[in-house]
Amino acid sequence: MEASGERWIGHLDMDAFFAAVEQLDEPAYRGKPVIVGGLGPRGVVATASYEARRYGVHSAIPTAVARARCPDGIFLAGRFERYHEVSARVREILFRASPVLETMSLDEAFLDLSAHGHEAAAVAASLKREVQTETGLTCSVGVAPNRFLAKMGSELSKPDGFLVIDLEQVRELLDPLPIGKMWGVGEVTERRLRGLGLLRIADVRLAPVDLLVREFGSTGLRLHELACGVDETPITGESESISMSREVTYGVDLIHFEEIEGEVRRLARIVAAELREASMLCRTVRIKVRYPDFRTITRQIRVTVGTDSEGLIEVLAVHLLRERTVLDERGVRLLGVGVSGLGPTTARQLSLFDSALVGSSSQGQEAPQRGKESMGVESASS
Ligand code: TTP
Ligand code: MG
Repeated sequence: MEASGERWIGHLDMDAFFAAVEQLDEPAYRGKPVIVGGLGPRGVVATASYEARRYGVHSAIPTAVARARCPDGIFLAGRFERYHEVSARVREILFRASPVLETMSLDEAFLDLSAHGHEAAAVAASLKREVQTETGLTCSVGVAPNRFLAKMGSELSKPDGFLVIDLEQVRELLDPLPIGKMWGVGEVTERRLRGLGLLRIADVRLAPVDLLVREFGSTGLRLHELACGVDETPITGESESISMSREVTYGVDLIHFEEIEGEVRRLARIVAAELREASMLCRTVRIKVRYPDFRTITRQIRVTVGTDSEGLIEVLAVHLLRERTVLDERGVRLLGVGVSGLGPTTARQLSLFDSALVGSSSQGQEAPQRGKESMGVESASS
């Protein structure tokens, strides 16, 4: 083992999470194509059981398309309280193995297993078994000297997989993969990389670094490092990328401001309740607005001390809507409220001072949000 092999990171991701929970709770659904998502005319698939994936059904496609591809599928709206409950159970199991735990979403977490030294892989393997025994659900686990490789390990071994990647195997494993498989490479980046003739991870590894930096800025440097299997990002136990959110794509665009604000308040209260349920505090509140022409914006604000106060989260979301969002007579197609910068509930006494905790607000980003951002959606959207 090399020096950098001192660090051992585990990544655990539940298999077909929402659909698997439905199959666990309803034996009649087992072995059948189960699709969880928005059931309205504009609904989008949040996830599909592996049986349904054989019909070409997967997250982010419109539910209408899924119905056409899989007419005999079982279509469900989802039960988010239940998913949160299972998620909290999984987190408890992981926490036993390592307190240095970063929850990325309801069904995914990184943990630093370095303290277990040479036992790290064995500890991860028993975690996988414990999750299965204690929840009745399968998951996939990757173990590696860094986050990126650990994530690739669970991804490549899915479903019900377990893969240890050490530094000697990096090239052999990563090189042949299409660049779209690389963590953090979304559709846009993938298209641009392809445009440069970089089709596989090996191409990015071997590309001149200055070309990547010219094209992608600091992201180019990061892409090159990842393609080489290098990732220094630590597990901090708290991450801005952890988020909980609710969003709704409306069957008919919402036009009236009062109605839009009412929805933002409602979503904010739901998210705050989920946050409490999970015994978490958030440091960032954000709203997401998609206009009828699909242009999507997010606006966010940060508080200096973590909160789970329904009142504060609602007030902040409304502030972002009133002061930082442009609305006109065309209305909105989708609204979302999310929280991130999550950490476990501690120092509860501070919540007395909730109203005094509003910190500086960060700049809104004009970026369409994808994937984990739509976690816990009522009607998922891509
Ligand atoms: P994922 O881990 O991405 O997917 P998955 O667990 O369903 O399937 P896999 O076996 O490939 O890991 O996401 C976890 C849950 O998050 C998923 O069950 C549903 C939800 N989700 C959304 O609501 N919207 C989305 O766009 C995605 C990707 C997931
Ligand atoms: Mg998963």
